[in-house]
Amino acid sequence: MKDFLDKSLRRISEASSRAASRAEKLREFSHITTRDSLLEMVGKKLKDRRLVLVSNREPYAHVFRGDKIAVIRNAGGLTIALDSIARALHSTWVCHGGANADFKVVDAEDMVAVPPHEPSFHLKRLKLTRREEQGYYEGFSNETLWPLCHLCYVRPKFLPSDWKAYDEVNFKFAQAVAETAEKGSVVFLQDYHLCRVAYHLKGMRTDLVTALFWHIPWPNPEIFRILPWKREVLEGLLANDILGFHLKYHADNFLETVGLGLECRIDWEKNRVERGDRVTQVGAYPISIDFDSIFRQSQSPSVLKASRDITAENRMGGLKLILGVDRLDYTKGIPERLEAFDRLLDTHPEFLGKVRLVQIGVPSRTGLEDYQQVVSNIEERCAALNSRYSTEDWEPVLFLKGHQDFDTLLPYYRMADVCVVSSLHDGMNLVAKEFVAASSNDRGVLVLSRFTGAARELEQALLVNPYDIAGFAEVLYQALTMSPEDQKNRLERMRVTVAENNIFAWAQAILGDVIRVADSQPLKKEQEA
Ligand code: GDG
Repeated sequence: MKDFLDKSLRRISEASSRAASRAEKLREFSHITTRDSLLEMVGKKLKDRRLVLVSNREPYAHVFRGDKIAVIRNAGGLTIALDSIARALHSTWVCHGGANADFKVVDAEDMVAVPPHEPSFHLKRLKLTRREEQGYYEGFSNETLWPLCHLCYVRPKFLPSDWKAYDEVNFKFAQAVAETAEKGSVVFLQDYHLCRVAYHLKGMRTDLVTALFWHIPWPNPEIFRILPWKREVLEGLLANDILGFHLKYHADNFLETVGLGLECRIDWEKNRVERGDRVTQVGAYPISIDFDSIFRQSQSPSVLKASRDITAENRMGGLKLILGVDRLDYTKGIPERLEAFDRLLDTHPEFLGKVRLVQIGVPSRTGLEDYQQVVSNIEERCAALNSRYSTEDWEPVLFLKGHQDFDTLLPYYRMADVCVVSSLHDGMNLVAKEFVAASSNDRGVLVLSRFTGAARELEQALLVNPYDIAGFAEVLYQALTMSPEDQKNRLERMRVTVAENNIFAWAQAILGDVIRVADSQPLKKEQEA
């Protein structure tokens, strides 16, 4: 890792004086946050306080395999970072137990020690009825808040029964935290499923400090104000001591929404909201990936071999590969990507027989109609492209639908000439950062939607407006014809950005802030007395 950075930094300093001063800065402070430095910092600062993590999704799920029970690890970047912290600090993690054997392994308090091979922290699982799951998760979370916060013209649904279930389930989460959290604990909540937890929790326990990280965009006040329960949602979020967004832009949108919707004092200098005696600190904490581990894994002999095998199997030798990797969600702009690819082949026939688009897509929220529709739309477009352009020995599109192990994704990242992220709106987008970490060392172009949080950091990507199909097709052309030197320079600069701003730096920033609030509280009480 250090060798890689040194090498990259040398090249950057040759490339431009601006980059050189950044390189100096990096060398001088060598402030790359690692898993170990994060754990040391959090452990030291927490002192004897405990950390409670809360998320809708569980980091480990128990499932029946025949008559045996197996444990599946949810291996997203965020879960991996929080999992390391939970293990090191022997935390409690409150989550929804949604897998079929989850409640076969818990104790009388619905708790189970994980990971199975070296139990070091506890999950406290919440059991939800089918009705609760529908209203809270599918309904209010994914059919109301998700489309409301993403600007992509899917109309949010406003059902009082969904709202009721959402608030009731958030109350249950709060009760579960209140039952398990030791005095003075720091509680770290994840995402838009849990807007109301802090509000209920603070009514049950006054000794806890809470932070919530919002993983999706926050819209402007004009959009948010159509939500019939806007006041309750805002009050719920403002019950947190720290509220984190990916971007300053989202944080500013939130502050403006609060300013228009509630009686309160907003300190724009300090990004704080004051309501009565409660203060919420609002900040930007751009999330990231475990760069070091993805970078190293992508260079491993097994990934290199898998890349060669896939090339042979797909007869891709000699073909340029354009790659898309997404959860199959209408926000990800996959139909627009296929339309732009169609236009590229139409306007630049020299690419016929020379390029293939591989779209890897994992189905998600499959019970919802909007999600079923986007999958059919993608399938139809892929079939139409293949029927229009295929020849005897070439097909332009390969759609790999279904969950792939991360080890299976890596060879595709490594082989890709171009990775396309074309979200219509996206809080951050981790695929863009994963590609930067895992791509080949000297080849690969990132085409990135302007409407992702990642576009603010990855300045050397080719930025695209996915609604402008003609412009998008031209950017694909530019990517496919970029000089090797340009590709290499851009990639290396983006790699330094992601290496420096990795997932551990994200966790350190937000946890550091919430622990600071916790430390200031006893002091505040003494002063008041
Ligand atoms: C939200 C926000 C924000 C995809 N297919 C497979 C697979 N993936 C993995 C990718 C990547 C992740 O899923 C998707 O990352 P996104 O950033 O697009 O995430 P969202 O699910 O939309 O999540 C987003 C994120 O939260 C974090 O704050 O960036 O803006 O919408 O890691 O690799 N992974 C595996 N198999 C697949 O088939 N293993």
